[in-house]
Amino acid sequence: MLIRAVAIVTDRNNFREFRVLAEEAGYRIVDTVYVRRLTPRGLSEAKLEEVREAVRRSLAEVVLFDKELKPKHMYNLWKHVNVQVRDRVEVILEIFRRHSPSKEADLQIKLASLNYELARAREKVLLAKSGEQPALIMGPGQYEVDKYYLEIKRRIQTIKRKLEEERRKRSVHRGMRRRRGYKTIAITGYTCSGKTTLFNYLSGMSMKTGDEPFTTLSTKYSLLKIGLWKAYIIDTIGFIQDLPPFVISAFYSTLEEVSEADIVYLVVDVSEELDKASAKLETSLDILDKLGFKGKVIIVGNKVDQINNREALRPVKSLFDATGHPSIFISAATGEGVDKLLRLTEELLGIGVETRVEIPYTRGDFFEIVGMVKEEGVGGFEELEDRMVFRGRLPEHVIDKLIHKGVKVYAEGLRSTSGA
Ligand SMILES: Nc1nc2c(ncn2[C@@H]2O[C@H](COP(=O)(O)OP(=O)(O)OP(=O)(O)O)[C@@H](O)[C@H]2O)c(=O)[nH]1
Ligand SMILES: [Mg+2]
Repeated sequence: MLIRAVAIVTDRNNFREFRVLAEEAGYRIVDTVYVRRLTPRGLSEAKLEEVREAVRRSLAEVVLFDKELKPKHMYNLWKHVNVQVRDRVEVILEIFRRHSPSKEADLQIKLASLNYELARAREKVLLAKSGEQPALIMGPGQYEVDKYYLEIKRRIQTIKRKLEEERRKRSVHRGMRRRRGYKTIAITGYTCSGKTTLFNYLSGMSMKTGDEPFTTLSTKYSLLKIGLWKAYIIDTIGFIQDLPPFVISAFYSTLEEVSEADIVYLVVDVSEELDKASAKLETSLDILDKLGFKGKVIIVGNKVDQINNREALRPVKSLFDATGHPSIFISAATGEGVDKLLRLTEELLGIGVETRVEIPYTRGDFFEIVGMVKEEGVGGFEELEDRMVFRGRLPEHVIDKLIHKGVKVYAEGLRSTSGA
């Protein structure tokens, strides 16, 4: 059962998104009050009255605010309407709590909530001290300022320690992948853009997808062969507008996979109106930047199966081109365009070096070497009387390995070859 809510809306353009977020968090918006801007005290008297009336009329149990609210504004609002008040950040955190798929995600959500609490603690304590009713404050009435602060900090530290272990394991795993020459491709983008649908198409897996935001809250991996490369593709948690930095940082241990990826697919739902797609693209690029991602980006315009007239994609294409990143249009649902995406990916990862490798039958490790070249290369073998010859492309790290083993390799741009 959804809880009846009155929404205060400051951003009309994104109201549809906020309504979906609210529903996913367990609220049904039964009435709305539009507000253009806040006064220093928060809502104007007239608007407060309007909200109170809406609450009374619609029998709402909660008031939702579509942006982050300062504690004093929240308090002021609560005092007038006399029902609980939740801002956008709290709504998002509630969705996270509902969708949490794992213990690690639980911890990350707790960390985000505590960070949110910490950022507001001082103001809340001041409110409580000034004798104002602390009912919407999570119990700091009985705490001294410092104690309240320290308690939150202590809990943050405990959670961070627990998460650190997971982060360490992931980092070891990443190091191992890199040493083996594996590449990493992170699928990122706004929530509901179709990241998991693409991940499923590429991996053959069937992870949960859905129209509701934040279906995916933990990273998933799959190993894929793309041209010469073995690449880990990673499905990640979606981005959203106005996500405060501390929420992002709580998920940092998982998002670290993104910041260190070789290639990021930035998925954009192009079946939406241009201004929506544009805003979501901008938000996503901004978050990638905040995560410190410096690698290559491919913008993936998804859901083209929804577009009847492909001419309509021209303005979207211009939008993508203006970012300076290459882009491809696909449908993750039907698979259209995914082959082009993979070809571009291979090009960006590197198509390797044209080589000729000679492997004498007399080598003790003959089968091992042939196996390695077959697995890592793209090309063909020729059986001669005394040796097997491979002609084709190989990644550089494999050429290094072969030379190290004393195998004869003739490659473009290679000054010398090593002979057995
Ligand atoms: N028509 C169409 N629908 C798609 C396509 N790709 C994804 N969808 C739908 O879009 C919705 C969201 O897809 P997901 O793959 O769950 O999106 P996501 O980006 O992983 O979303 P979060 O994990 O919630 O951030 C689902 O209902 C999908 O079926 C596509 O190419 N065409
Ligand atoms: Mg997903």
